[in-house]
Amino acid sequence: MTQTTVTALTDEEIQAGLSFDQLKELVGLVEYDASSDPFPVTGMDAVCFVVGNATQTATFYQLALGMELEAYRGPENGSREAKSYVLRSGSARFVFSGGVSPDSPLLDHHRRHGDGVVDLALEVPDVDRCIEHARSVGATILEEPHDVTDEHGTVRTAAIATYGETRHTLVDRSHYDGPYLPGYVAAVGTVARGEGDAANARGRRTFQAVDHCVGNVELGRMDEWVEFYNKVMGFVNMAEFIGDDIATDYSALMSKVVASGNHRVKFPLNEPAVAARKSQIDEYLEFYAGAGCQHIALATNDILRTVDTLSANGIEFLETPDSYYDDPELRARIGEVRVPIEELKARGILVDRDEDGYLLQIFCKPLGDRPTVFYEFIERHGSLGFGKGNFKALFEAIEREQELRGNL
Ligand code: TYF
Ligand code: FE
Repeated sequence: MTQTTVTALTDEEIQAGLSFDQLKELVGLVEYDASSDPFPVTGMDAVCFVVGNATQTATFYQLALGMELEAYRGPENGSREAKSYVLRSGSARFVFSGGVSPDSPLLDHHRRHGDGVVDLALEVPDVDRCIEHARSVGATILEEPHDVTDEHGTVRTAAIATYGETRHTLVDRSHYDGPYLPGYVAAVGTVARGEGDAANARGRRTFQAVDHCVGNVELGRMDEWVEFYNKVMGFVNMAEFIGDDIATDYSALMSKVVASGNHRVKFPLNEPAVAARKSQIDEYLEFYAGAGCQHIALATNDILRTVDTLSANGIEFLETPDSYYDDPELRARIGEVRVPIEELKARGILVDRDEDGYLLQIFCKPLGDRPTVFYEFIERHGSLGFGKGNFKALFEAIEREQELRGNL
């Protein structure tokens, strides 16, 4: 592999003291030749949500998921129409926004989609170069490149449209050292954290980075969106996919994965498959009222502690039947992992191994009212995959929930 490396760590990761090797282990980062990339991407900048109550959501993510409040924008500092809370966990940044004034467009968005992801924002070294390329291949430019400035410096930004009403904002924050974006003020959480020092905050963390973000798109449109990421954003196809062979057997969905050159940003794309039962993807499309982000996978380096903490805080996970762990074929295939299988079984954590290594993963139920966006927690040990060996058990678990909701 060529060793011309694009700055593969975001500013936040460098600040958080994460090294290339740590991220390589955590999210499967690779080195690549950036010089021929028409759309170089450093990493995820933020996952931005519109929610029905940003004030409570921000508190919940601090209390239940151990995230740290970092910045805020709202009526108290000049933004009369909406409130936004910026939360961090390691290098992962979530922004929760909600409408304040009754005519806020955020409230219209929420009326249609419920709580959901509106923006998968990307950190890029050259916003103008990306937009120029995106335009030349016919992408929809939602916001032209422009500077946003305050006393902390300048952020160069622009936005392009992706599936549904989702967007990719591009952010170059290399000339900015203020809180999140100009217009935001630094904020300190109101949630008690004991001694309140940095080490304590690290101790409460349940995840360190965003591993991948999955999109659900309409029937027959997956390849169109794969091509969009190939052509517009220079993303490459990863080996893992769910074809119609697997789809007709047990999943009722098809899936392909695209990744940025350095593999820092990974976007699996699902579409429903025509099968005997109503697809879990159809359920999502119906309740989200269109294509959108289905799940966000969060990287942890201690999934046992993550699951114990989240469970104690009231987060519910999909159940995995004991038969999954008692299957001699699974035991033979996965070999030795860092913890006894009994520890995984007690928590319902899934395990998969491929030629590069293994991964541990678990999925939670949707945190919102609609059966739409949910989280995955993933601990990688060499594997660059998405848990192919777990698809059958996972989809059966998802469909048990779908049936309980009366949507199967
Ligand atoms: O991201 C992935 O591909 C895995 C598996 O509806 C998966 O997490 C795929 C589709 C789906 C749920 C999980
Ligand atoms: Fe996933």
